[in-house]
Amino acid sequence: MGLFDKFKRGLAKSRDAVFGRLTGLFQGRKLDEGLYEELEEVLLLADVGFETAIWLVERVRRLARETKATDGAELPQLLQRAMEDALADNEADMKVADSGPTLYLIVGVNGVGKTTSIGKLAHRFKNEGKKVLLAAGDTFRAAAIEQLMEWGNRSGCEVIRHSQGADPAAVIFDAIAAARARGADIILCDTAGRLHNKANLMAELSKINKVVERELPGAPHEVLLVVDGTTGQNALLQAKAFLEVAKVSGMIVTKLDGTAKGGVILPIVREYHIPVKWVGLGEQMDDLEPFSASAFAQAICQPDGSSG
Ligand SMILES: Nc1nc2c(ncn2[C@@H]2O[C@H](COP(=O)(O)OP(=O)(O)OP(=O)(O)O)[C@@H](O)[C@H]2O)c(=O)[nH]1
Ligand SMILES: [Mg+2]
Repeated sequence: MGLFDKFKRGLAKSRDAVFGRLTGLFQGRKLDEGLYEELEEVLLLADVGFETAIWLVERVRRLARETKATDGAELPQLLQRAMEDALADNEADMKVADSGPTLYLIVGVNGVGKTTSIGKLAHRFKNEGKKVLLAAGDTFRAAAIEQLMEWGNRSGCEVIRHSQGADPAAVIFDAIAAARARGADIILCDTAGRLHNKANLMAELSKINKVVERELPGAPHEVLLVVDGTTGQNALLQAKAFLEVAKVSGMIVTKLDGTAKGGVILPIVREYHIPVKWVGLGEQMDDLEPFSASAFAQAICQPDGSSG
């Protein structure tokens, strides 16, 4: 299945929330103020957020003027272009080390899909021919280590682990040494989501960072914040808390297959200026895709089976 088809399938519920509601609106109508007002409401219901909804409607207005569009039937196409414009600056590429192993740190509150996303990334990088090591940095609960080991088995990647309660920074220290010894290309570090409060989180992340920066200059190459797409606008609140304590370089938005709130990606990128690097579109190993603005906009704004 190609990227566009995967986005279409994974974003079906979000498409219903935007395109599905739009179809009833624009049939047989002119592009006028009334229609633009209704478009704004549709966007607000799709978790696009107030500021971005206004921005998109303004963009659609301008595009309509520029293309001299007057027919309501052109609305989906115009909205698709406006969404692509909103996401134009998103940088989905992942930073890679100039030499030696590349280290990615995965952070986020509990249950958002950190460990699953690591498993999916491991599978993808392995398929690209890279040697991948997983670091079991969530030492908070024993099940977390076992869960990561299961993903290690499935993807065929070695897991560096200590026992429950161990120091996560020590696990990552060992993972860096192992990566050097084995000539690994990528280290994916899992972290605990249950650190209760900001002070604990800050303490743990700064300890990890200290070790990582000392042992592997230039690392972490990415700090990826995982957020649960089904929480819609709340994902923004989560992001805000983490942005205050971690040097977040990009985001993984998970569980988009299970929600109509995929529109939340727009304010994440446009208002918060955090690049969305990956999206989780299902529970299977190959259901994580690099974020594509054009595939996203098309999946949200075009009917099923249409290739745009
Ligand atoms: N449908 C769907 N489910 C997902 C996706 N990503 C993760 N999940 C599910 O979300 C649940 C939690 O995922 P985990 O990877 O354990 O989350 P975590 O952030 O590591 O959780 P903690 O270790 O408890 O902090 C699991 O049941 C996953 O299968 C996705 O893209 N789509
Ligand atoms: Mg986990």
